[in-house]
Amino acid sequence: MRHKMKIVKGDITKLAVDAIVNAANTTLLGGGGVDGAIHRAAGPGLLAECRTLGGCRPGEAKITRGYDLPAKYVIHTVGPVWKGGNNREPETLASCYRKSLELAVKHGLKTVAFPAISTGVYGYPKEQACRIAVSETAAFLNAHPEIQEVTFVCFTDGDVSVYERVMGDLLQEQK
Ligand code: AR6
Repeated sequence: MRHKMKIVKGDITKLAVDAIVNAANTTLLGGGGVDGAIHRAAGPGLLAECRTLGGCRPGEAKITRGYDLPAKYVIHTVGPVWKGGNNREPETLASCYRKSLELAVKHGLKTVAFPAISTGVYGYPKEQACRIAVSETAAFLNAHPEIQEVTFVCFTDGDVSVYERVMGDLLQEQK
């Protein structure tokens, strides 16, 4: 499934994919980081639709239109806040990727881009988060051939190296 997973460096708000995923908070009413960038680029229509959704629990996902973004839809998911790793953080983070991809399938979407959920303000260690992102996505793609491509959007060169290494390791393990 590696051929269906792509790593790019840059700003997720610029991507013309079917859906970009937002690393939101439980209110779904905006914030800093990638959430702030997505709301700024999408314009006020996004916040207006988010107000109708009634928030979102950690590990769950909800979908809206993309408004002024080049992406058609935004899938909002809420990652776990890192509290040392013994508070179901890995399960919650895996659920974010799975539920986001399930929503994409449900809406007939074929290309999805993820930021590194929880690795900013929420403090999840980058490499551990990346392993979950890549392994959960690979498992989902195996079971759902209708998804054509998943892009992991990295904000820094350091993040790109982590994703490349983790994806390489995963490929080795599958041999
Ligand atoms: N494109 C791609 N990645 C980005 C962008 C961007 N434009 N901007 C930041 N990143 P964070 P979290 C990366 O903090 O940890 C918000 O206030 C960033 O470098 O955005 O899940 C929400 O409202 C990092 O690797 O999300 C919540 O309250 C990754 O995106 C809270 O932050 C995620 O960092 C969620 O925290």
